[in-house]
Amino acid sequence: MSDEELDEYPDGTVKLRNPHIELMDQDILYHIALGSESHDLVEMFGDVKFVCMGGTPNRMKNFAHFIMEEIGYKLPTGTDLMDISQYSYRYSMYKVGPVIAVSHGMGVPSIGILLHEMIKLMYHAKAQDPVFIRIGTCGGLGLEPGTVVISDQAVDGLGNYSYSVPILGEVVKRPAKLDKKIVRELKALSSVDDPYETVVGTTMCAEDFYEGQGRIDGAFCDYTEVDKQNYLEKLVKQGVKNIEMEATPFAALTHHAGIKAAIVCVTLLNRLKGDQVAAPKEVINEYQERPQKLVARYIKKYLQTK
Ligand code: R2B
Ligand code: URA
Repeated sequence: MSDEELDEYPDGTVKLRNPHIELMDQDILYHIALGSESHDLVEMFGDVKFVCMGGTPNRMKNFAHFIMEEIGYKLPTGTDLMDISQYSYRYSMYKVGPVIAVSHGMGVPSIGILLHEMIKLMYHAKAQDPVFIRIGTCGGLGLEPGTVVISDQAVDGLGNYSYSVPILGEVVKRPAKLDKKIVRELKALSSVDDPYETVVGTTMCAEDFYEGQGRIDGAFCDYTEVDKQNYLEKLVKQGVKNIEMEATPFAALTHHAGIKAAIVCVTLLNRLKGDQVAAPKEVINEYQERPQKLVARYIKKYLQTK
């Protein structure tokens, strides 16, 4: 079956491209502290429509509270939001009605593990057409710090528009595709009244924060400032608007599972002008709310039309 055919499933539920799972007595989702036998996953997660991921536990907890306000979701009196995955001591996960907010840590392996388990969670839960959205931070290329970037495709550090992972000693490449319709819908929800720009472009996924992103301020650096500028300019010419560390597995693994997905990141700095993230904490905190606001508009619009 081709990847295109897999984009649509008649009943909207997530299908796994792994024949072994159905044959297992139970499936332990180790890193999110859930299991197909220990928990009633259909009851707990069957209503999920949005799986929102971001790097840090704190940001995702804040997002959970924010989205609760935005969609007017009420918790039973006397209760508070709970970190569903707290005993994994790896990721933090919150659920607010049809929205999950889960942290993914930093980098490709960390988000890769979480994606396997969140895709399986949606499968076990029989969730219908869940949309996965990454809400993140990044370095911008020629953009004012605080700009929101909606990714239309993801490229790795070698220029491949795919996620490469060694499997049984061979490199397997999976196309890093994102949903074009959601990109357009998100862009349409940005407002001229927002005191910052929202742009669409290619996102480069690096394997490292320092040398992997052409920084000259890591513990090691064997190239010159000129080499770095030439490299970043080359990326700009290729349409790369921002650099982060999770886009290729996020785009590729969701696409491989037939799940629609989007990435919305805020730029913390303009990499053409420097490497250090030097903005004050309050400024960074306000920047980080920007992708959350856009995604909240998207979720609200979706829920209003249902
Ligand atoms: C953005 O910020 C993190 C590195 O500081 C990384 O997770 C990413 O993609
Ligand atoms: N996250 C990154 O991966 N790179 C940056 O420059 C800023 C945040």
